Amino acid sequence: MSREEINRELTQRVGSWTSGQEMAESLGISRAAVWKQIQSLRAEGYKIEASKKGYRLVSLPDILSEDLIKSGLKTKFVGRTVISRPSLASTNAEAKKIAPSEDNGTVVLAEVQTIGRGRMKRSWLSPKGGVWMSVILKPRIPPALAFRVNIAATVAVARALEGLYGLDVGIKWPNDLVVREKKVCGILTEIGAEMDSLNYAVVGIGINANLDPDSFPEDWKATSISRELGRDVLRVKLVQRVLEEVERACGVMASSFDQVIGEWSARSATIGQRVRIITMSSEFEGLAESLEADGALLVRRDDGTGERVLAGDCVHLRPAKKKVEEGI
Ligand code: BT5
Repeated sequence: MSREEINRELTQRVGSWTSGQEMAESLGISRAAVWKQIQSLRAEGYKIEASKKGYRLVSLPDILSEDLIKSGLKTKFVGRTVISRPSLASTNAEAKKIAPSEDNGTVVLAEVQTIGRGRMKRSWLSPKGGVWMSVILKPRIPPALAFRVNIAATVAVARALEGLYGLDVGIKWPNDLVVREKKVCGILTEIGAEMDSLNYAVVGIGINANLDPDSFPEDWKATSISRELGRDVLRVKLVQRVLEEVERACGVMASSFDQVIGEWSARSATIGQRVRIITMSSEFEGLAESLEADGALLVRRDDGTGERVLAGDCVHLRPAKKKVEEGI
């Protein structure tokens, strides 16, 4: 018998009473032992009321423990194994290390990251209060379709933030989630592949949940969920919803992907914008037109030629060129 079992009994019935006697019987321990475990859960931040009717869980602590995440998680494989640590250098680095031997859907989380990674060797600030996690996925797709994992994950997190909090989420190409044009989430997908097979994808998701974006440099244009809502959120629910949406979005990865591309495009803060594109080899301006089926951003240069951009950075310059022309 463990604290985890008591925890599970209570969390399945948040808000309703469970008698101490019943719990003791179903777990095969004494009522005194139940009481002892309840005390230890309280010490961790669980609010548990006690009365003649038994125990009642009033609220969960805002910690990302493996138990809390798995309790009530409605997924088939994503999050079946959860590894949660107080601190890691980078959840992506850790996930990549273990990915070859882990099952499809394993999740690695950390309360803080000391060397959080962004794309192209940039750093990602990961203080306490955020959600810093990596999902190991092993879809049966060729490496050439690996970009789909990234797009699916971006749409999944957007759905979660909209569904849970009603936020108006935009996607800034390639995979920033923005609210009021400020970055609330960044995604970093890394893969392990051979010429013709994708061994794994590690999807790193960084969400500024309960933290003060004023502590970041102003030119980052960052925000957080708590800043947007004016209140903190229960991160464990956020993690669960994101994992559920990731599983859903990834379910269509090997088949028709049009719907996900459509959802990406509908939320796009980039399409229709005049942008500056910066890639490893070039830099140019144009009008972002669409996201192509192969994940490329189609950008129309001023001379009318179309450029398909598969990787790089994008700066939003001003809304569509049409408006500029109207002003002339
Ligand atoms: C990203 O990179 O947006 C991908 C971030 C992925 C982070 C997750 S957290 C879990 C997993 N483990 C990791 O080690 N990483 C992943 P990029 O588009 O390159 O954006 C990086 C830039 O965003 C930085 O250069 C800063 O300007 C800015 N930035 C850094 N930390 C930020 C934060 N917490 N919120 C908003 N902007 C941030």
